[in-house]
Amino acid sequence: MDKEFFTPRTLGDAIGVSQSSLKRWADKGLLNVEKTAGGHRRIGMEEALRFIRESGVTVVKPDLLGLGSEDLEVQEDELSSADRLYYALHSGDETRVRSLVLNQYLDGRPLYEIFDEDIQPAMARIGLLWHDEVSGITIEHRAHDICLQVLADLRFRLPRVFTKGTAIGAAVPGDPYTLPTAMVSTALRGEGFSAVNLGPNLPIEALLDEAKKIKPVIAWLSVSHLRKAHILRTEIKELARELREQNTFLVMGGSQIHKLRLDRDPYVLIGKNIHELVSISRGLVANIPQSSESKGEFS
Ligand code: B12
Repeated sequence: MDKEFFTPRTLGDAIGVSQSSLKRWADKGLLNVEKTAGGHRRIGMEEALRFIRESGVTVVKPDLLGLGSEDLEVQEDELSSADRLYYALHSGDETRVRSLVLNQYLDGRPLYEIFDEDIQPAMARIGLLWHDEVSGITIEHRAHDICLQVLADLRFRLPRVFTKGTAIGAAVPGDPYTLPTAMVSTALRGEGFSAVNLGPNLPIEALLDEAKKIKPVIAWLSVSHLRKAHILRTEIKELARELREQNTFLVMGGSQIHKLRLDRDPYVLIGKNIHELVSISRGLVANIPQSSESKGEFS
């Protein structure tokens, strides 16, 4: 995919500063500016977003950066960000959901907070609607699709610098839920893992096969729907044993994980939410000596 670039003028206008300020920041090494073959300055999209997020500058014209142009503060400042998201999802307003999530991200909010405190509660609320009326089903399906699109968009905008090694994962066999495992992979990417999401309903043997090939630091499994718990428990035990031999940690979570009743195993770590996933991943990396191989950048 072609990289998206902004001119210094576009970025300057978007954040309400002059081109000379941008140039000064670039000279100080705060903003990484590239040059085209013709010698023109350009700022890559990821770099622009990183700079906005880390420097705390305010985006005054988000539309120039393709982020939607709504002034959210003025419109609904009494609502929590989770409520705003809920209403935007309920009305099927994809542009607004996208802009809400990306603005939270640019404001420096950790991804795990956006996921656990906004998207998860908003979807849980949406999930209650189908009990009352048939349109609730439509709203739920539409909201789910919007979340997936926005998550993909967000993931695309994360810095592609993977210094922590690889991670792969999926939802367990029989589990059709796509959002939780997509969230895990996005969060791990945000943490600097080259994370590959293998999607819903993955046979355990397929995860093991891939893990043997790429020897990830982390293999994750999400459990939102449980079928044949006794068979799955045996398969996961065997998976954990094989992963342990190659020093891959199995990290598990999901709304139905407690029903699996897994045995205690130091190589199987269970997280309640994305915040715990992130804490687990940070703990693992801190305890693993980084070889030059696993430190490399992946794309
Ligand atoms: C979207 C959705 C669907 C979609 C799924 C589309 C898809 N392809 O994914 C569709 C429409 C297909 C669907 C179908 C059904 N659904 Co549904 N669905 C939902 C809904 C609204 C959102 C699920 C979601 O994606 N949430 C967002 C994720 C990110 O949140 P989460 O799963 O809680 O994950 C968090 C943690 O668990 C954790 N986590 C998750 N994975 C991992 C992994 C790791 C490693 C770690 C550390 C942490 C972690 O972090 C996440 C963020 O905080 C929920 C409502 C709800 N309360 O969740 C109902 C819900 C789960 N569905 C429900 C039901 C009843 C059904 C159906 C039976 C409805 C029907 N009559 O047909 C079917 C059954 C499908 C099946 N075979 O299982 C019920 C389940 C009740 C129960 N537990 O028994 C719920 C709770 C709705 C409700 N309140 O009634 N559903």
